[in-house]
Amino acid sequence: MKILFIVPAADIRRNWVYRLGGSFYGRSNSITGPLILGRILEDAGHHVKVYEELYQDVDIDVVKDADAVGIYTMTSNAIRAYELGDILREKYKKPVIIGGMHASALPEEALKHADHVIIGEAEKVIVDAMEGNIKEDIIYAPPIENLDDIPFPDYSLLETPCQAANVMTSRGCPFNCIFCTTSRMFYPYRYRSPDNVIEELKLYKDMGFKYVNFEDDNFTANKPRAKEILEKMIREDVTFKETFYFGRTDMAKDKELLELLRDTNLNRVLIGIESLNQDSLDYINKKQKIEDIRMCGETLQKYNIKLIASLVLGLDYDTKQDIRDAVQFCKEINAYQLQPAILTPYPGTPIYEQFKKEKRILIDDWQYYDMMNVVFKPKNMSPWELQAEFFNAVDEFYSFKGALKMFKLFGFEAGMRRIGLCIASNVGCSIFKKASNSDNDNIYSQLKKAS
Ligand code: B12
Ligand code: SF4
Repeated sequence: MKILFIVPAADIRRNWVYRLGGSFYGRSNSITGPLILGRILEDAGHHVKVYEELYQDVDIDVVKDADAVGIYTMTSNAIRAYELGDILREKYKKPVIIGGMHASALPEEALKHADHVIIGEAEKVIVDAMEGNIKEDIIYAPPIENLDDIPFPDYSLLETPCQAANVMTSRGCPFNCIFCTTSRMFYPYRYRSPDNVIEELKLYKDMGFKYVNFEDDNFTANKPRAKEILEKMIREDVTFKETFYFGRTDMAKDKELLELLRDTNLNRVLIGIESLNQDSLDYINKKQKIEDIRMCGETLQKYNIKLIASLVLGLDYDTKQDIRDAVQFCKEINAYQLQPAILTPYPGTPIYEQFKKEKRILIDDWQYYDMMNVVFKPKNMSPWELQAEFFNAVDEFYSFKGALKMFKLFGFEAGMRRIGLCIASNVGCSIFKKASNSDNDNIYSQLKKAS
């Protein structure tokens, strides 16, 4: 069979401003699920191609020769996924299977646009589902027990741009913050063996990748294991130019770990600072203290590790001033990038259930569930005020002065990227602000009305 996978991107992301901003934010990289499932299907004798809409428009006519199409969903691209599902089934008469994060949380909704929906990690059922051997409309896929048993993502199947290979050395996370989808979708928390990870890295070296990202939800969650992987990377000479990963503030307490991260070029880390208000940290179950955050910021700089500081905007205990203080703090600790994420009640999380019960969900159009738009009624400010705080945070953090400091701290390339981010975020913010002042019926006018 000829099988295609499509990873959609919402309408608002398929334009040049987003693509330009994205190119400064990080290198193009891909969702690995379809590449793993594609490899499994190839091994079963099928021919697979994977397309991602985030970095390049995809001509729908590519599906003409396909016998079946698989579509990945996260919440913000679900509307586009459903639009594609409808077109493929109605106009092209293709069988469509939908899976991924969002469909796993709301399978009945997804089924309106597909022949089958797969809930969970699809490795064990994908061949039978694509070959039409499963009768059920909604197929439950059990979690993989031993992650070493599944193939590596096959980047040769990918038809759209990808500069950095994504490696997941684990699935899930031992914590369970109330807004987090991945610790629930990928449950229980499981690891791959360090040898299996090294084998994958060697493959990417051989394929000519200059960059990799460790996309584990929390790469340093198990420190002895992270150290074992890093030591092996040095021994086996499989380090890359710059490697991004997700960490937690607790990593900064371990000197040996920091030295290994620095020596393997794992020098760009996203850490969920979330808030500087301890009540908020406790409310989201973050198990993190404010002292940990400060210490982490200062320590990372000593090891030349660039910090991407992620803040959650709109937590029930946070005021406007708390948000502003947190942004200021990120500047003080010389964070390289700021990722202000508006609290988003994703289906499948406790916060979604809480807000639904409290009737605080304002916007139900999934394309706005991208952590850049307010979709709920915050406690300590109006919805529009929270949206404005998001724009202010971006404006305040991405200044030219701040970018110039990055040249000094992290060198020429990092400084140029920050200048690029500064330009892209300013252009983006002014486009959004203009949209917010127009009379058209858009999300901003809805938020203003609700405020
Ligand atoms: C890599 C990544 C990205 C990359 C690449 C995205 C791209 N090319 O489109 C970048 C950084 C650019 C990105 C961007 C965004 N991302 Co992202 N991303 C990820 C990340 C870290 C890893 C994905 C991955 O490889 N997972 C591991 C593999 C094994 O899982 P999987 O791909 O889901 O596949 C399994 C199942 O889902 C299923 N499956 C997958 N595909 C299919 C298809 C079919 C047909 C079937 C049946 C089954 C199936 O089987 C697979 C194997 O088990 C995830 C977090 C995570 N742990 O998943 C966040 C994540 C998916 N992203 C998220 C978000 C919010 C975004 C953004 C909106 C962020 C932003 N504000 O810009 C954008 C939107 C991009 C878009 N396409 O519209 C959220 C989604 C939350 C939600 N519930 O919707 C996640 C979960 C992060 C988080 N912690 O909240 N992302
Ligand atoms: S630490 Fe990060 S990945 Fe883990 S549960 Fe919290 S938000 Fe999710």
